[in-house]
Amino acid sequence: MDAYELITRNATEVVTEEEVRALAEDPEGKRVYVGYEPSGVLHIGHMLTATKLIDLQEAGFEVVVLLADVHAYLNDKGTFAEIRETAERMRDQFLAYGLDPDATEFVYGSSFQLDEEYVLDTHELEVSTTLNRAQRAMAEIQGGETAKVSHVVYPLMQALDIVYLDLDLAVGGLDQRKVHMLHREQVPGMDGESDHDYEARPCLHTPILADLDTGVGKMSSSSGTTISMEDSADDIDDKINGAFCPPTRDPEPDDDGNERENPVLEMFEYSVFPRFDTVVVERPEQYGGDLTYDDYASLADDLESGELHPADAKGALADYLNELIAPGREVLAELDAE
Ligand code: NAL
Repeated sequence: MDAYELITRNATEVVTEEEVRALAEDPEGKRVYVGYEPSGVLHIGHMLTATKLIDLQEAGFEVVVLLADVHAYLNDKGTFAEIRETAERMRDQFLAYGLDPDATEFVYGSSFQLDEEYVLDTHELEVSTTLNRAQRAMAEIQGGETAKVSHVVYPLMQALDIVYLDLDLAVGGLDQRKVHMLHREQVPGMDGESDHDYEARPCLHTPILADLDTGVGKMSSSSGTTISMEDSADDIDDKINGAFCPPTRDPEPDDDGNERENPVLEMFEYSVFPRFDTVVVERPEQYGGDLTYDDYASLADDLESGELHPADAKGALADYLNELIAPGREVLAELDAE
């Protein structure tokens, strides 16, 4: 796989392709970042962007993970002290998940977002951005009413962080795209109080997984079923067993006309195949014996043809997810034992 393919595999969108191709020519020493609001336990949504970061490290990039403590505070996730504590737990879980500790830098938002220059730049963006635009940028992240003043300051700060952290590529789930577009349009025109170079940076967006039980809408950690690093092997088995998995990549809409996806196939594609060269689906001899796949497409083809039964696909998915999650689960157990 060439560098550009590795960088963009499974990405839903790159902005712009031309800019990312230029980065792919010489990734060595370039910095990519992703930011997360600290939460105590990683869920499969975090792991999906982390999988992309692992691709990017393999391509030669340095990774910066922003532990967005001030953002979590603005989004009403707790007291500042609580948020700082959960950020520590999160850092350890990311490393356990497989990020290269020598190529990963963790930065707290509060380490630069309270500086005078930064605050003045934020105010400059507040002057140049309409309320409507900021609310729209926040709507998909927050999923609620974005009714507080903090909800419109949040996306402006995120847009600014991309230049403050001096990043070459911003990575995020597709729910971050409006903030990234705001960055690209509003930040380059700023005069700036700081000596930063206010150039728009390219962005890469990862898919959002579908709801595990129904395939309708997004998988969510706040409502519905999600997979997290706190899950035991049995929890994962149960959740994946109950997942929506018709024998097709393109399920029919449900009775109310809602679009549906196949979340089991999505997890194979976005979480499992990027981390394992081959996937083995174990089956008793009497049912045809083990099946071995080198890529996602052949597994999906077999599910569609009936060669691979959904129940067997689910069993294998649960085993591979468990293998990915186990090291982080141990880290959590150690932290809780302290
Ligand atoms: C991501 C988040 C918050 C602040 C950021 C600043 C710079 C880069 C990325 C950032 C969290 C993200 C979320 N908005 O929804 O998890």
